[in-house]
Amino acid sequence: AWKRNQITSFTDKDGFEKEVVRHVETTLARSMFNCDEIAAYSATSLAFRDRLITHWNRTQQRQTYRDTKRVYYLSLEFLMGRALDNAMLNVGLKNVAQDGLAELGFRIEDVVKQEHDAALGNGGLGRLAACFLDSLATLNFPAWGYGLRYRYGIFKQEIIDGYQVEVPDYWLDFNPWEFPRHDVTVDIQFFGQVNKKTVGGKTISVWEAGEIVQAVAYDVPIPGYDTPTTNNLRLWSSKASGGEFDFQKFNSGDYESSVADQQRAETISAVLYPNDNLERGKELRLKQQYFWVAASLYDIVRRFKKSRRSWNEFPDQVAIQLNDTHPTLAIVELQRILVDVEGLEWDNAWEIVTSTFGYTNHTVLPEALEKWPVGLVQHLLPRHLQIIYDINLFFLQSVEKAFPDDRDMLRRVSIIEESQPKMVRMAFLAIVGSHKVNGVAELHSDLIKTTIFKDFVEIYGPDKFTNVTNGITPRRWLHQANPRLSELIASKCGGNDFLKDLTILNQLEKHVEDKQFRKEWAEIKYANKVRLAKHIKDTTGVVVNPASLFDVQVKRIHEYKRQQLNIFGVIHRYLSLKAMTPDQRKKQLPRVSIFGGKAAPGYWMAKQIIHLINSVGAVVNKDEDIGDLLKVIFLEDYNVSKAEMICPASDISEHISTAGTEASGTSNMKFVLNGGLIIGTCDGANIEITREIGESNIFLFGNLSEDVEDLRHAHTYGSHTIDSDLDKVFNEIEKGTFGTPHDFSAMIAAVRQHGDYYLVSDDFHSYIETHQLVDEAYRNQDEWIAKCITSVSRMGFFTSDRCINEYAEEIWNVEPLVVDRH
Ligand code: DL6
Repeated sequence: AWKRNQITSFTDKDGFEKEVVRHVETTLARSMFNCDEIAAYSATSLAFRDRLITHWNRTQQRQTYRDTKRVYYLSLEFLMGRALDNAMLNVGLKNVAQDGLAELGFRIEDVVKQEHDAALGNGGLGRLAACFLDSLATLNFPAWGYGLRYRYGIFKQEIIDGYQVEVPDYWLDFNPWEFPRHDVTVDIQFFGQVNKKTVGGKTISVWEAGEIVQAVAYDVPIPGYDTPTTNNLRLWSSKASGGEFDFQKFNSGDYESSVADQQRAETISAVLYPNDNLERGKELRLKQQYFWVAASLYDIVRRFKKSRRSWNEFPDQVAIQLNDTHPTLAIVELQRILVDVEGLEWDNAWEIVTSTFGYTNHTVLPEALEKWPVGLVQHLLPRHLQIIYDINLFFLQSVEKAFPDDRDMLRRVSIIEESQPKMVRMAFLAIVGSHKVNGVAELHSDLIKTTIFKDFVEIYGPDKFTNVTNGITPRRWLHQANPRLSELIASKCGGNDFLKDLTILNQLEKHVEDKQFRKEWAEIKYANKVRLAKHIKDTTGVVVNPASLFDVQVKRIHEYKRQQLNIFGVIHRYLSLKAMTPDQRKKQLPRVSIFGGKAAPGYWMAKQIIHLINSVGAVVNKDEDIGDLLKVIFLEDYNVSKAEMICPASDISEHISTAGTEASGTSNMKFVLNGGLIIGTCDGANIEITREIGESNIFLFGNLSEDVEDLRHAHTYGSHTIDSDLDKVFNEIEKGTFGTPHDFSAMIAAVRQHGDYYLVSDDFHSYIETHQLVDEAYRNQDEWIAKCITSVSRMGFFTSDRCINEYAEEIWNVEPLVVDRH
């Protein structure tokens, strides 16, 4: 093992305690006598941060010295969650901290809980970026993440009278995990106009800025697991470039407008847009995007130029991955830098640009595909619009040449949509400017090739399009979230190596029949359920029985994810129980239906779904006929740290999107890895999970993606008969059993009258039947546990380490930097 003590400040309990005391008494300027849990958290974080800094500096020096190709992951969202627990585990000193804190009078769980989640993301895409950073560091890839340092992350959700209420998330009060780099700043320009100038006989375009805003770097160390590699996540914050005050205005007594520039500039990085799978063309969002990509590219180019290589070597040194279309302006910005600033010929520059970028698509939903009005781009980024038009012109010329008989092709694939107003189609720009485009699960990658990007497959050929099925980091999602299960697994898999090579989990399979092992497995699941039950009691007041089947659906609330199907199913269960005699009820299996997730503040229907869930809970949970047989819980403010508690406690979790709509899903992987089974549609990564773990270990239901279009067509143009059980559910809601019927009328009308776009009625029967199978299967606990163990043993494929190796090989062409551990 590498010698940790050579380069770090503590290796044992005494050393750790000394560091904590030092930080409490000096950095925090407090005495140990009034050291509370927050101070203990702060000092512990600072002690670990000191260790990371050493590794981090060395990693950066090593990467600079070796000067090999680096990966830059551009993501507008990084949903990191808490850092302390992760840092302690990754450097391998959690036990030391636990003992040290105990001696100082603290329980490590209470200390870890003091940390505010870093919630700079909405959902899947942002959490994927966080898992990727963990894997990149663990696998020793020279890699940087680039994002925005939002002052307000995703809002905090409160449930008041059954409704979602949004509260700002101010998370930066004290954040020991970031380093402001006031010396790393970039001036970013907006607005203005473009002038032509002749320099040395050559005509060049010069963009004269209308406004300049300063980007300031904040760096976050990203420790790999069991390696000294500590990579960097650089987040940009915005600031007025001329300093805080307009002194002239200040001196003349105009105090309000003296700080106006500062406030306007700071607005850029103030808030994360809270939409998931929905784009709303707001000018500030476009400003955020350009601010972030321009600062990041300036940084990347500056680093490249230090090595004094020729520009043609740029793609050999730099791979930039676009996490969705949000960073697509980076393509245009790099072309601008190369042509306008560095003086390269257009074609030469374009070759460099397209060899550098890769683009990951995360959705086929039309409402999530980004488009920007041409007028807005022209106003904000006049030079970039010219470049976009030129890129489009050359692209369309090549298409025309290759498809001379298909005039309509030009209209279909043009980066500029000839609508009213004209729009820039960002996904098309991302495809044209990248050398590889990938989807995030097999079905999704196939669907993008046959639907939204079909023409591009014809133009470029199929090789440009590929699949990298998503994955999750087992360090956070098993080792950290479920320490007891991780330990039990380690005891059967020859130690902790499975955390770095998840395929080792397959060694569990030979222990499936081991009674003692099954017993320990079941005990751990039960303990995790007890912990969640306590949280439910503390936060909602509802007492749930941990012996019930815990049925969980936690994710963003969205009609396509179909929480409405779930709650309609719950109402159906409630009505069935109500119709039973007491003797019949005694034979039923108790169940707790647990929901969690945020709705975008402007997404009215999603908010109605939350309201219905809470309204059903309010009735069912106090119904004495029902008692423990059914409880309905909505967990407030679902986030990464709550997910770490919820995933280990589920028996069955729901991944029930309309087939073909969920690109991949990653919580499906988290739940299975934590020894829970899943009920799901044939969608996203559910399909590959089924292939890996076996059909008998998953509960699949519903229509297939290839039938969705026909069904929708039939709803619109034929007669649409609603499933009779679902009709009864609707009638009950309309009777007012769950509160004012009017509150839910739009949700019902969406199915009955408005075409049932998400196929709730079509899938209802199969959904209910499949839940009956779940109940039956759960009654046989021994077999159920065997299914869970078998599933976990076959989950090796879904580690984000495998994804990163695939990206590295197929898209980035980058090698890990071998680390000398001595
Ligand atoms: O690829 C990560 C993740 C997928 O697993 C989900 O299926 C997909 O819905 C999600 N997309 C987003 C888009 N959001 N925004 N903002 O999170 O990506």
